[in-house]
Amino acid sequence: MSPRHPAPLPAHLRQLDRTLVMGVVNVTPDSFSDGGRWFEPTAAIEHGLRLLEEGADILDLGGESTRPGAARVPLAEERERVLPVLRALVAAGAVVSVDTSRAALADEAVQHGAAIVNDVTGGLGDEQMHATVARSGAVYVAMHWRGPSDVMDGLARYDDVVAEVRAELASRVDHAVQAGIPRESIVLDPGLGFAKPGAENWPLLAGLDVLGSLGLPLLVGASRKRFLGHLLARPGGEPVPPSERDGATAAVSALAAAAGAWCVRVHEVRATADAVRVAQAWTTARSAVRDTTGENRG
Ligand code: PMM
Repeated sequence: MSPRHPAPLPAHLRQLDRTLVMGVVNVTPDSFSDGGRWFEPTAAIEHGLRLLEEGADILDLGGESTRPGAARVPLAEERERVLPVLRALVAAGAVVSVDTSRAALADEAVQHGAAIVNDVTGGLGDEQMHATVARSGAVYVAMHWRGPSDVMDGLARYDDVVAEVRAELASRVDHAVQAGIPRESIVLDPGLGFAKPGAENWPLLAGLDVLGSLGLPLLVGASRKRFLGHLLARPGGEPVPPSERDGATAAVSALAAAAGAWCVRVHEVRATADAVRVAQAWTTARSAVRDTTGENRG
């Protein structure tokens, strides 16, 4: 299945017939997997440029940690962290996504060249967000979210996680479209790990086609998350640390790409850049085999 690209995406990316790779640049002192490593602007810029060399199609730039339990940073500080790095990466030719739930920063970031607004709250974190993105003309990523990082684990109650996430995302799409964001500019994200601390993440990954039935491109952010640490737990049951979750992350990238995800968001780009190409070759060959056997004709 080829991913459909959102309409305002730059043309050189829209031409690609594979899942895109979004490399994470966290300009934060406290993100769960790489906090502090790229906190200085120069280090963040160098890191972003390295991710591009390694095969990132998009850089996702964030100045506020969303790890479980994290407290908010003031807008002024988020701005100071993000904007200098954004300007440098845009000047270097990168397609940049700004990872923020604040409309004011989203607006400024797009004015400085960000092509995508990645909102982990799907608009629930700032009532101005949807109208602001509508005016900006950017691609909008609406992630499934039930509440802030300091309380989200307590909101992880589901009878049917796939159906509920689908319904809650559909309602965010309605809100975004009413605020003026064109439907073809919207990308949806199941929000792995957000109000989903454990086993709820697997049905969401396995049910990507159910979320895809909303007719919008999907972004998947599994990279180094807790549920992978638990999956790979050591014999005593202790989860492996984030630094040892990249192999599992790349495996998820391949599966998500084979399931038709538009983009995968990862910290370690090289393995995922390979994984999405493997998935592309696999799905192309499978389609050819099915043509030969007549299966594609139903
Ligand atoms: N996860 C994190 C941050 N931003 N954005 C989207 N769209 N999807 C995600 O799954 C997502 C995100 C948390 O990971 P990080 O702290 O390592 O950036």
